[in-house]
Amino acid sequence: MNAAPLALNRSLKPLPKPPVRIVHLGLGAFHRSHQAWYTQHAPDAAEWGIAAFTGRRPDAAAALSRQDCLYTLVERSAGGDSFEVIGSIVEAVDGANTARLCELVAAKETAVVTLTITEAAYGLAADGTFDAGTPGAADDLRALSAAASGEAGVPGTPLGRLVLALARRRDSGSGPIAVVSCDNLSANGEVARRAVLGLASGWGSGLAGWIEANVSFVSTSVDRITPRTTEADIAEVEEQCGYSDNSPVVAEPFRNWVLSGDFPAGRPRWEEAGAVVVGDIEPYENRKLWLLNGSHSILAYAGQLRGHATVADALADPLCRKAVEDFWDEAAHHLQGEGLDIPTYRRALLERFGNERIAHRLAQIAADATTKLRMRAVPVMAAERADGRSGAGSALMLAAWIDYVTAGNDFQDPLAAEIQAAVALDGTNRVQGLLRLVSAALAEDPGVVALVSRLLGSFATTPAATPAST
Ligand code: CS2
Repeated sequence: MNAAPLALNRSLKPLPKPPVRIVHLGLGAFHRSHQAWYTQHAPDAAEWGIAAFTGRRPDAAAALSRQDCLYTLVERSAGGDSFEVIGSIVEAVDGANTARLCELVAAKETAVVTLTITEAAYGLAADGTFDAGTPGAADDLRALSAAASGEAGVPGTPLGRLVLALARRRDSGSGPIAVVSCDNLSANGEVARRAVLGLASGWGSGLAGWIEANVSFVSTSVDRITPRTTEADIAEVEEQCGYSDNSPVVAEPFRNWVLSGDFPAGRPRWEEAGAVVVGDIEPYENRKLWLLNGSHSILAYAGQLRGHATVADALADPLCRKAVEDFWDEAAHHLQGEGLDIPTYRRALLERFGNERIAHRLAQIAADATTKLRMRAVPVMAAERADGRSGAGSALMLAAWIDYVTAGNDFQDPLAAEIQAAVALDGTNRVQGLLRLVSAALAEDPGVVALVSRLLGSFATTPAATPAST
């Protein structure tokens, strides 16, 4: 088929572009299915354009720029697909282009910086504090110190680059701004604040003080299952929409965004597109991180050990499903807030995970385990043990991960070298060594080490008939 390019809409008129007032770090599929969707659907969308900088995939900026930053959002329900062209991103930039980042963050019109840089990019130590000793942070502290004294110094991590840009905003006198973390971390606003202030200490000359007084760190809980786009998705968009789009994004119909914090320079009216603004975000955050993301991690490790490839396949396996439901029972002890309605939330999750048309790869979810398990297993287990129960549901998530890395499966993790070193140990030392990378306190609890050790091998058998992956 000779499809027209997406840079022109179907009536072949260029779409009007809103001015840049939001800078985003971490241009990936999730940002495009979530914050970009909410921004497009806010009633004041015409005033709020997004300039998005790439993180792990610099080529994403060039691909999107080639089609005028427009792309198709494919909303994939169990019953079929619907298509929408998203135009809220107006500029897509290689994350290494710090000159453009500084220019945009320093501009008076820019009011919000949103982040989807992955959990691992906040440089958290196992106790949740900012770790200035990681190679990325140490290099950035040096680069920022050089930049502060007028020498060549360009930070390499997204937050290091943000600190450089905030220094330019301070110098330009453009005033307060909001930084909004949209990564799956508890108290993500506070975590972002600590990481930014930690890096800003490299700058000296009061930058950290200016940030404390002028930058509001907003916490959010974000939710929309967005699997990686495949070649088949690209072909489907061309066939169904009649234009060629090399960067479509596929997501489930469900979406949720809860925000808490100040926006001193304004923001789009996202709440009119369905976002919820609350005073206390913690109960919502825990519900999502534990019930959705926690069970995702169980399915990622247990499911792959059992030979499954997608969330829907793994959930259809009774052994994996039971592990999920047991963990949910356990987590629910600590989700007592008003209005959380855990039974309804659980039912909705079963339906969302069971959507076989969304091929959400377990291998994608398995990445960055050490950071993710700290948010997904550790708090529930610690709360269970504090209440005098064993924490067996969370222990099973940890045991499945230990089995997964011990079995020699490929994985990506900021602590990959430390994981390999611990895997080389024997028996209890191995369990304790791996647990230590997730929580020093749990690794020092002999009851936890014994319980996790006992649960190893729980997913060792392959089910008789593995459902075909979609
Ligand atoms: C997943 C999340 O990859 C993962 O770790 O658990 O990306 C999950 O799909 C999203 O948080 C859903 O909102």
